[in-house]
Amino acid sequence: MKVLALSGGVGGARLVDGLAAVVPADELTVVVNTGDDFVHWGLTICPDLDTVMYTLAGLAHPTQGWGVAGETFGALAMVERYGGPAWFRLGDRDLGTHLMRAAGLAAGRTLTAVTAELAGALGVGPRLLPMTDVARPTMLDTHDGTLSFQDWLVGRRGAPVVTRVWWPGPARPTDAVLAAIDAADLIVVGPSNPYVSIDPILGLDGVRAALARRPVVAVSPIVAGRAVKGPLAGMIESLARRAPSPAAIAAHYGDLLDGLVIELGDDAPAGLATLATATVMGDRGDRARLAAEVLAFGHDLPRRRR
Ligand code: FO1
Repeated sequence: MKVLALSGGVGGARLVDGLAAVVPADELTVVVNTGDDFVHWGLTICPDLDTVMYTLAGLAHPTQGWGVAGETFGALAMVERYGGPAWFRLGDRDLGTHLMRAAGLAAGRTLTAVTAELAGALGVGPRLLPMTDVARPTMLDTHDGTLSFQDWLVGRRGAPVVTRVWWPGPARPTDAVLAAIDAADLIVVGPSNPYVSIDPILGLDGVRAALARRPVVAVSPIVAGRAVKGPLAGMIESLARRAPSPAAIAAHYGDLLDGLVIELGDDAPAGLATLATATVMGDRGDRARLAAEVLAFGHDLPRRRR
């Protein structure tokens, strides 16, 4: 069964890690959000691509989820000594990724090509596809003005209340993304922040229409009324003006979803096929178990999409 996962953030990467444990590498493709990307220290930083790549390669920092385990920050300390920006903590090993990505892009290769080179070198089997090869940064209108994503999330710890999320630039998915959606037997939307990790993908030309022809299952990023990680609960309150819940997630995605996987004990949204199970992923065993349950659930969904 060809599986295509949409992923952003740490939660999305962890479910992808589980999928990679139960789906043969040549049957798993991951479309990754690039709305978090920005140029920093003169380098193009792609947090969500790197988080998925490091997680699949077994290199990711085990608790924070992003960055490389066992990092050192010698370069950061030197930048700080020069009075350069040190608010976004780039580690020395992580820097190797940014240097190679910058070199590949400077040589005229696409982000898709460079991602394949880096992931291949790390022994990552599943195909990682950036959602687009052009700049499509996530911008947030907040009570403190319009902010770029990392300035808001990291620079200001996601504190400013968000009133609008939007994207300048062409909404052009890569051909590989659209082809991968068409070839998929099942689409899995990770337990990512819908507003800033999944909507950047859904907002690209032709993506929603392509997904509408496939069975789509999402894993709720809201558990017991709270986000497992990150600023999502507050965003639901300020953007959807409602309490965080699986129903709020289902309402946000609308008719995109055929099924929703929710946490045991949480209320199932009306009118949507749901699977209740343990969705908070601790170790890699949890991730594989949840992934297997998601695939079994998705496989048995009424085939209303073809
Ligand atoms: N998140 C933070 O909260 N603080 C950081 O200093 C930080 C550095 C960082 C460096 C590389 C990278 O790939 C991710 C990094 N992140 C950091 C996480 C990042 O902001 C988020 O993971 C994604 O943009 C959304 O999940």
